[in-house]
Amino acid sequence: MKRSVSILIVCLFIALLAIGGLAAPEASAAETKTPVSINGQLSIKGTQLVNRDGKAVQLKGISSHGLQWFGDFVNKESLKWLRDDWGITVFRAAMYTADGGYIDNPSVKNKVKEAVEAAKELGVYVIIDWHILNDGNPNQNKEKAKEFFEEMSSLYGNTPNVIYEIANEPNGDVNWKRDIKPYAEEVISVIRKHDPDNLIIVGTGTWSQDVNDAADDQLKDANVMYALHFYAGTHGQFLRDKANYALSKGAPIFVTEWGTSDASGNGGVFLDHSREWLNYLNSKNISWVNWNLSDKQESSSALKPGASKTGGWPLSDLSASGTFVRENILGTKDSTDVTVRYWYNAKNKGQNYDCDYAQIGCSNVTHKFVMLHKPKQGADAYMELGFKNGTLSPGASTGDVQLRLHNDDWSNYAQSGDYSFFQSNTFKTTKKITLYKHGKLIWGTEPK
Ligand code: IDC
Repeated sequence: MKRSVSILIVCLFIALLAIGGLAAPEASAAETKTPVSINGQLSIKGTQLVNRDGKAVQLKGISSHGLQWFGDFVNKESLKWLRDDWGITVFRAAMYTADGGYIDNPSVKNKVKEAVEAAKELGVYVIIDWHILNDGNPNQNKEKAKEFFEEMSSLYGNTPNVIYEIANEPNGDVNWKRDIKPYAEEVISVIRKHDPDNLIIVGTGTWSQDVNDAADDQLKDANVMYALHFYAGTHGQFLRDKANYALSKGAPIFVTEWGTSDASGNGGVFLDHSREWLNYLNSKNISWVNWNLSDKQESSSALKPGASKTGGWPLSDLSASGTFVRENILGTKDSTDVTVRYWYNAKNKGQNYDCDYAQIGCSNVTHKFVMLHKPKQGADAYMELGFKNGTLSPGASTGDVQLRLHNDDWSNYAQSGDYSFFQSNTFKTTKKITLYKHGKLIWGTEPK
């Protein structure tokens, strides 16, 4: 029989501000705060990407498909949607060089410019990706690359939005020391004439898997990172081991491309393996960009065939991959804001969550269950809620949020012994539901 726990959180933030006296008025409107207005100029500290205040940042976003094929999906409207509905902080404009890309058709460069202009207006970071692939040796079109980045850096060298990725995936008979590093040094020196500080990401051998080689022989530039690419159905622990090795040598890593599919861009999707990867990347604060934003009939595409080219996608227009990626981008965005924990006994049973009603919309409430390694008094677990779409202004409220939890086997919860359980159902009467801002306790008392 179905038994459920209902918790009701009323006027959460009014209560918070009244009681805690936490003045610190955060600018409220999600509209006025953008990833770039919050973080500004990026740089590297050790192996960590940091913002203008030296605080660690982990960018997350999505890459276009080849601009020569699916450039129509790249425009201000779609990027705005991705920023507001997906929470992306970075977008990658993948400009293939071969395969009908820039070398044969230089006008695809205009799409890159459109993407950068849109990103500037929207305050998101944008990666300008020189997408070598079948042309596996970056030196093949080195002069063209230098010309291209000369232009890009003179146009955008003074905006903090831009990140240069100068060689998507070197592959074939190329090696770091002989081919890639010398190429990178030349292109970097061109960029640095016009842009002293924006990030430059350098691809590594074997389709950007050989971060270990780069780590053993690093570039001098202070704001260089090395690209690591993976496809969840193909690459696993062996590649994470390489990443760990690179980090241990002090080489900063940026995952500028990964897919939920296998390395062909199809097959799967492999969501368990993807989860494993994302847990790893999150644990190391490594930024990532998913492949890809298109409606191509291919499992790595985020959109179903026929989806709009200008955003506004209902969830039903997202593929399995797109759904997963969106959730995982939104997930961490929330955890940096306000979270609430409800402490109780889950008794090692699988936990399920239903949102019945939320004034702000159930889709704006996120949750996770955390089982404690060491049970506390009245709790062996907590449920953590997060709230999407920016920060609430002082005095603003989430309004009601009504949730039900149930065990996997639908058995009853004992409930009365649960730390956070309370009869009256109003937030103000208990200090046993705890509130956090940026993960720091700001209200209530955690169980002992
Ligand atoms: C794939 C696309 C596919 C396209 C192909 C062209 O998904 O539709 O036909 O390129 O070669 C990469 C590359 C990326 C690939 C992707 C999947 O950077 O361009 O896209 N992949 O194969 N590296 C590893 C996998």
